[in-house]
Amino acid sequence: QQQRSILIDLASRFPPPSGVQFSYGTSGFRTDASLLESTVFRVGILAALRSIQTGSVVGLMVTASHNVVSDNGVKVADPSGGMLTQRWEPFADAIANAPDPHSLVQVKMLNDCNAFLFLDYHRFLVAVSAMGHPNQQRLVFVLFCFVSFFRFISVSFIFNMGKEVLLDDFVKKENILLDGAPSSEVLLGRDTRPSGKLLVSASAQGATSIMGTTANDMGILTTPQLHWMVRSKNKGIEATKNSYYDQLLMSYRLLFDCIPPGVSDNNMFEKLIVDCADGVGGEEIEKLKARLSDLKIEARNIGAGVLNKGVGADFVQKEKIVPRGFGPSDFGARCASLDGDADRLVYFYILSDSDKIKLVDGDKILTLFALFIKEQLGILNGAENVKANNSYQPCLGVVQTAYANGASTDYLKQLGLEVVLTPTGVKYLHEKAAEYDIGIYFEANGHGTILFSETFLCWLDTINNDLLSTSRGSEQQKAALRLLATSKLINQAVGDALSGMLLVEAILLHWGWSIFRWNELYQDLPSRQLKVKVIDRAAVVTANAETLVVKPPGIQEAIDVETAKYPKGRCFIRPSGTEDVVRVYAEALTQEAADDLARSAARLVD
Ligand code: NG1
Ligand code: ZN
Repeated sequence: QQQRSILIDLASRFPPPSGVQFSYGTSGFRTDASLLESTVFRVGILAALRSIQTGSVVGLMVTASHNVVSDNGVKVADPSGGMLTQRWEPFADAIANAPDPHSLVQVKMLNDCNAFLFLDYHRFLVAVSAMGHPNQQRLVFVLFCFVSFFRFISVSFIFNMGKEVLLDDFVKKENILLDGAPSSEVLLGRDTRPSGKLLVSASAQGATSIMGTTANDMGILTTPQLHWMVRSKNKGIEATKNSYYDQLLMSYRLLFDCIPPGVSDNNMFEKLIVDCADGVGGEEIEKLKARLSDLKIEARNIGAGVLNKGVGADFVQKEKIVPRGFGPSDFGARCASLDGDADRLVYFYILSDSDKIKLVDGDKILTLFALFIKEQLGILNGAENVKANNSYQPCLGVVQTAYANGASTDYLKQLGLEVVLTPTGVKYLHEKAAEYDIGIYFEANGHGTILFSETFLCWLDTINNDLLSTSRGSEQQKAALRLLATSKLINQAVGDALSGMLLVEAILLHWGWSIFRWNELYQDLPSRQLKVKVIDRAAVVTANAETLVVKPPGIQEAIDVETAKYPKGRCFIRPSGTEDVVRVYAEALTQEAADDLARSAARLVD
């Protein structure tokens, strides 16, 4: 009861905006920041419940990533450091959309029910006193009984429907032991948006409204840093920014020390120019730079300009033009772009005398990582110790979405790699990649990472120890060390622009490659992305990793007819998970053909 009144009291300080329907999409809740206070408060409650249920630390990040600065958002990091379990998403929707504080804890419906009956009784008395004849009084009484009965039945029905989604029942259904629960903890973080501070404070109040829960505000940090901290804390590892950087820098150093002799080191002296999207990455990259002696970085757009406006990974990937703060004088330089919360990374270089860039996207980063890991596994396989213990063959898998450029998928398959497609959204890619000993996943937009299974890491540790005693310093032992270092450098909780960037840099140095050499691995097929504003994006239903439209009927057939007109044509449409739009993607042999195909598919949606 005490818990109930605390909740109602606090929740009434955060009334939800009227007429807004929230949906926990591919990246949590995201909308205009002014509409989010009640939602973040309620997600705070959700995070606390998840922490109690799992007996572990849970994370809550306030960010709207690459969206405009006036937007904000909130998402939950599960104890593994990954996304909130999909099983809880309907609960997130229900709690965010509960119309008022009482309905969060299921009291309003009961009160409504009583109020209805009281009103009926009152009307009955008024009507009866106005009538003289006993037959009329009897008739009114019978009518009163009927009306009240049906009111009661319908209100109870609504009440029972409501029961499915609100707190009391969710707690029971999920077996969350509120009484005597061990202490629970939620780590909070936010990006640099001005609205973030207030929203974090609301989410902290939400989390601590569940008795026994502590909310630990980690301040301004990148989304991947928060995910990393959650994962680390639950593994008993120190979860601070310092320890994050220690781990990144130590493993980068290890990779650096394992660069094969005789490799050209031209790259080493070329600085990397990083567009930080005027977001949280700016400050963080400055911290990283201060501790990096082997890599020269020049950070631009570090926070003075408007967040994500004409800058950042999303802008560069979608528009394929030079971001703000870059120009012809950067011709030939190796450049990278982070997004607003630094979980996406793309590379690019500037084509002379124009605002056009050559994009080196998430697919190319994935390909670079896959080649490097494949090479190390190949070197290891040649080692006697590994041959002697060949009962275990680590399985390397690559996960992409339908947005991956067709040329990248073909190239990866030609390398003999297993390539799987999943629907858009990190939660799907991550889940699939976790099925492999080494699973590499990337979205074309630059969000991705590498996952190493515990079995693989144990095996690798043993091999490394064996090699240390028999052939220390050999190429085989270095290959084992490189893989171990990679598993430490890359953020295994979630895609991380900073750790991904250091791994790209280490691999380029390892092979002595320039960005041009890297980009030549394969030629992207020209592609076009469009979005069509729609009233109900849910009307479009897809299958086969979003490559086929199931509903409305007839659309897929029409897309097939259009696609067949273009050599190497590929085209699909899907409802966005973050905006009220249907996205269109088309690919073909020429840019003109890709544009035409995208336009004709967009007309089918309009
Ligand atoms: P939606 O709006 O569902 O397409 C976008 C990106 C996703 C992912 C999420 C989360 C594209 C085409 N889609 O999702 O890849 O990054 O945002 O931020 O880039
Ligand atoms: Zn992001």
